[in-house]
Amino acid sequence: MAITIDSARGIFPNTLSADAVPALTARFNQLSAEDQLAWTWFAFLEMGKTITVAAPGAASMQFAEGILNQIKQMTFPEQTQVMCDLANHADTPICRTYATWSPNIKLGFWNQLGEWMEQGIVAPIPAGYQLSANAKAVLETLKALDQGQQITVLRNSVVDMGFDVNKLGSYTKISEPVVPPKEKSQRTQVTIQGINNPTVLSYMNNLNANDFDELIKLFVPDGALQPPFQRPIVGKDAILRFFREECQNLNLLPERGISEPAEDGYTQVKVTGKVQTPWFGAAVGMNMAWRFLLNPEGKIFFVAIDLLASPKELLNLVR
Ligand code: 45D
Repeated sequence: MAITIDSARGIFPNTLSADAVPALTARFNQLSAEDQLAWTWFAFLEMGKTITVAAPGAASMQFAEGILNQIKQMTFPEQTQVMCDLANHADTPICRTYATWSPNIKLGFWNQLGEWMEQGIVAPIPAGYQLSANAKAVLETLKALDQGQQITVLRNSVVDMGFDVNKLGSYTKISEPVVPPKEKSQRTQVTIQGINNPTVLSYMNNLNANDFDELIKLFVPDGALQPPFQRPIVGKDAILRFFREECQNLNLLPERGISEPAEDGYTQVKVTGKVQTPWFGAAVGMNMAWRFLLNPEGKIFFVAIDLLASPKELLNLVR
């Protein structure tokens, strides 16, 4: 049977990903807009007890500045309305603009609003706000997850807000400026127990160096990359765009892996380890797996990136 992207998605089927994340995201999306905002506020406070967010630099925030300043000028009821509109996916100019932003711009926007809420510049969640019983239960479930899963739920909730992009028609995506790749002298090289495959090592090293032009050369033209909880992104152009828009300054810390022959002369490789996001740095290590399917020439036909269900999964390298 010929190898397809669909069949490739099933390699290393024993890999347990963190199903709690999409489950919780679905429950979050059922809450009322008011509850969603208050919930996120409480979740953010809870998280803030142990970790702090690194605010993005001014260059990354320039695209959100106009709308942030607009919101700053509004009355409290108007500000609350804007935030509810975002949670409700309403059709407003601000919700339409928000929909064109990359995840990092959306996160930076909310991070600024959160700071302003704390400082009393933006309408706070009303003192004594009572979450619905449902929202309380969702919050308790969140608290029980590991931090990597918690920040993924929060990221999802922010990414999903705003007007539905699919209803926008033609639009230009807005993302942070692309930083130049790291100087060769500044680069670090990963070592992975059990893996000496040059493609896999180059993948990690180039992604860590923000060297997306070199990184994309490792893929076959119709190759695919499947981010956690998402459909595969297919084709070099789309994957390169994704790297530039969403993958700057990640820190991949692969630990161990297994490599074995697959059908038609392909090779399948599973690697597990940690990933750090620039938002939280070394404070949060997400437990991740990479599942590669390499063609006979050693090019990447498919790679899936999974957020793992538990640290125990880091040791699960069976087929
Ligand atoms: O509503 O190999 C308030 C790929 C209240 C690439 C608020 C990858 C009101 C290939 C508090 C103001 C990318 C796939 C809201 C690897 C309200 C590859 C604010 C993986 C919303 C390894 C809330 C990368 C705020 C990974 C400010 C897995 C919330 C990256 C902020 C994962 C939340 C990154 C933040 C993650 C969450 C980042 C900053 C999970 C950031 C999460």
